[in-house]
Amino acid sequence: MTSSNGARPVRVLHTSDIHLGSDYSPELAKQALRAVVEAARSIRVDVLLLVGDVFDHNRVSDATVQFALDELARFAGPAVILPGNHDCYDERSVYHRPHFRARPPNVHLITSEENPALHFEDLDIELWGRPVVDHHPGFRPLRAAPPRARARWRIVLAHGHYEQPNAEPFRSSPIWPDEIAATDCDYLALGHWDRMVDVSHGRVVARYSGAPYTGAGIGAALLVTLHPQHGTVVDPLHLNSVGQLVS
Ligand SMILES: [Mn+2]
Repeated sequence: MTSSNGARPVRVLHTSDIHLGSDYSPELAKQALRAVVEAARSIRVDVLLLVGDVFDHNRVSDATVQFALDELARFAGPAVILPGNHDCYDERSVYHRPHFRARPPNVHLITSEENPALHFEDLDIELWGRPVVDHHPGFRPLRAAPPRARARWRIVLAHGHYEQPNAEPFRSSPIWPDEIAATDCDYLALGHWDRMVDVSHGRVVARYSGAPYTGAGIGAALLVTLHPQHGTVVDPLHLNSVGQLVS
């Protein structure tokens, strides 16, 4: 896999909006997380991204929190969580539970806007995002996103609502096309919508992964390859309940 210049592709699995602990489909959400983790293991991706609304609300049971952490621990590589609006990073956030203070070492939380928020030197990748603290129209996940700092690869994570260029600005956590085009990154990983959507603008490859259980299988996720020669390549995956590809 190593190319002549020493750089190798970095592979990332992108999911979001699992909504663990929801009244609507608690078992389906658990199966979906399990399937995505299983796929991350079997495909042997480098990084797993969970772009918000991992939990349906901040009052989920401790057992649900522990389930999520136990699942993510089965993936040996970095699992990166950006809080969304359902699991927002306010003072009552699920991410303040003791379980998260004692979380597995491979589970990383983006809870500040430091640049870079996370840097994995062995992969030469940095990940930046702005966690949702208060979901309202004034919160703009990509406003003035800082530029690349030092790594070869840069992924930006954002949880919010994509707006058409001339939309009236009344939706909460809006993401505008010009903000996407101005984001300095190799991939923009989006969450908040329940279906896979390509919202790339300019040179920026930007996708909503959608909720993992709305696709053809129990689990749907995006496989993102950051390739030294071919650039960013995105492949939708549809998984069965044990994380195997079904299409
Ligand atoms: Mn959301």
